[in-house]
Amino acid sequence: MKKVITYGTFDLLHQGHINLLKRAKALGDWLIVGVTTDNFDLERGKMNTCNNLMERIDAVKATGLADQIIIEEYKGQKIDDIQRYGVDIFVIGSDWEGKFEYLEEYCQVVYLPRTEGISSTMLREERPNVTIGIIGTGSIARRFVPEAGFVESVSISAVYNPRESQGKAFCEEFGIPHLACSCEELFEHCDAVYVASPHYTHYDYTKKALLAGKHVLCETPLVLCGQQAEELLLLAEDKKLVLMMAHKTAYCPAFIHLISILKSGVIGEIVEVNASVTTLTDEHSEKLDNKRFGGSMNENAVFPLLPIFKLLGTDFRNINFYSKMKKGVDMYTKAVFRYDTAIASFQVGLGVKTEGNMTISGTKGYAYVPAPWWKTDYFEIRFEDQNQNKKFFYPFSGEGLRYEIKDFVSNILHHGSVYSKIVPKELIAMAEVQEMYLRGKNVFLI
Ligand code: C2G
Repeated sequence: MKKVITYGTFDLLHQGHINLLKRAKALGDWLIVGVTTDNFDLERGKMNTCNNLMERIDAVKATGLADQIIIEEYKGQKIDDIQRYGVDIFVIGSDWEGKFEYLEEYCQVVYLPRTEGISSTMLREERPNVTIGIIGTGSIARRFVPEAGFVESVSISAVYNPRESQGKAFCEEFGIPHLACSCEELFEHCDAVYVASPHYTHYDYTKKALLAGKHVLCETPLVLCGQQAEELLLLAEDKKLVLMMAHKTAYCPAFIHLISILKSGVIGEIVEVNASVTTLTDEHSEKLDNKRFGGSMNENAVFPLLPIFKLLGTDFRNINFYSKMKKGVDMYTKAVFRYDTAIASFQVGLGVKTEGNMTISGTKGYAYVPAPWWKTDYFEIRFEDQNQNKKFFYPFSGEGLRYEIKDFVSNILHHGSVYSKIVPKELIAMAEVQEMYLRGKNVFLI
C-alpha cells in the first residue's frame, strides 16, 4: 500500500486545499493529513488563523479525502511521522518548492501546483472587521497600535484623550482616522473599546462603553473593588458583550502551557507559588501619586495574582500584606496567602527591586520561570534527579500584546464563545484582593 502524507493549517478550508488533497490522494492508496496545532502555527509566525484546531480538523474530515488525520505540533515532526507511518510520498503545494529537500532522505517529495486565485488570506480579508477605539494614549497604547497590526480582522478606528492635543499627536503618529472629542463620539466610530487610561478611570470608561453597546478590552487592573468588577461583568453578560482585562501574561503561549502542564500533575501536588514583579520607578512618576494611582499593589498585583489563582484557585483562607511605604504609597509589598493545602506569596515594588522570577513548588518537583516571568517564552520543570529536568520554549513575539488582541477579536467575532483565559471569578477575586489591601485588612507596615 502506497502511503501519502501532506500537511497544512487548512484555515477557512477552500477549493485550493480540496484540489491539493484530491491530487495528493490520487498519488497513492492511503492519505494522511497533518493539521497544524494553533501553537505550532503561532510558533511559525502564523497569528491570523480564524478557525481553531478542532474546527480545522473537522473541515478536513468533512472533505472525505483523508484516510487518517494527525496533528502537527513541532518542527521536525515530519521526519518522525514519515518513519512512524511508513510514508512513501510527502506532498505539499508549489508555494513550498525547494523547502522540503531534506525529506528526500526519507521518502519521495512531490510539489503539486497551487490553485491560483484563492487563499485563506483572501478569505480572511473578506471576513468582518472589528474596529477598535482607544481611550488614553500613554505608553501602553503606543505599544498596542503596532501590535494590533499583526492581528487579522481588526483596525484602530478612533482615539479619545481628554487632553486633545495628545490625542491629536497620537492619531497623526499612528495614522488613526478619527480623533474623538468625547467618549460618545468615540463610540460612534468603533465596535469595541480599548481602555488604556490610568486605572482610576477604568470603571467609568468601561461602564460607559458597555452601556453604549461596545465590547471592552480594559488595561490592568480592571478595577480595585470586587463589587465594581462584579457589576461590570454582569453588565457585559447582560448586554452579550465581551469584557476582557488586557493582562498580557494570561494570553501568552508559554504561560498558558505552563499552567496546563502543572495542572496535569508533573510536579505533584502544588504546595507553594511565589512570584515577583518589581519595576523601579522615577520618584516623580505619577504612579507614586497616592491620591490617584496608589503604589506597587495597585500597579502590579494583578500580575502575580494570575498564576496564584490559576494554580491554587480563589478560595484562600487569608492574606497578610507587609508594606514599605513612602509618602503614603507602598513602594514595596509582600503578600502571603494561606490556602487549606498550600501557601502563596508575591512581591510587588515600584521602589524596591527583587529578582522577577516565579517558582512553583510541588511534592515531586518544581517549575522555574526566569525573570521577567510575566512575559516569558521559556520555563523549566526541575526534579531531584536533574536528568529528568525539562526546558520548554515558546514564541513570544514583539511586545506580546498581539495574543490578547487576537483573543479579544476572535471572541467578538465568535460571539463570546472563545474560552476566557481569565474567568469572571478570577477577575472578581483580583479586584477583591486589591480592595482588601486598600482597606488596610491585614496590612502590616515595615
Ligand atoms: N494550497 C494550494 N492552493 C491554494 C492554497 C493552499 O494548493 N490556493 C496548499 C498549500 O500549498 C499547502 C496546503 O494547501 O500544501 C495547505 O495550505 P495552508 O493551509 O496554507 O498550510 P501551510 O502553511 O502551507 O502548511 O507544516 C505545515 C505545512 O508545512 C504547510
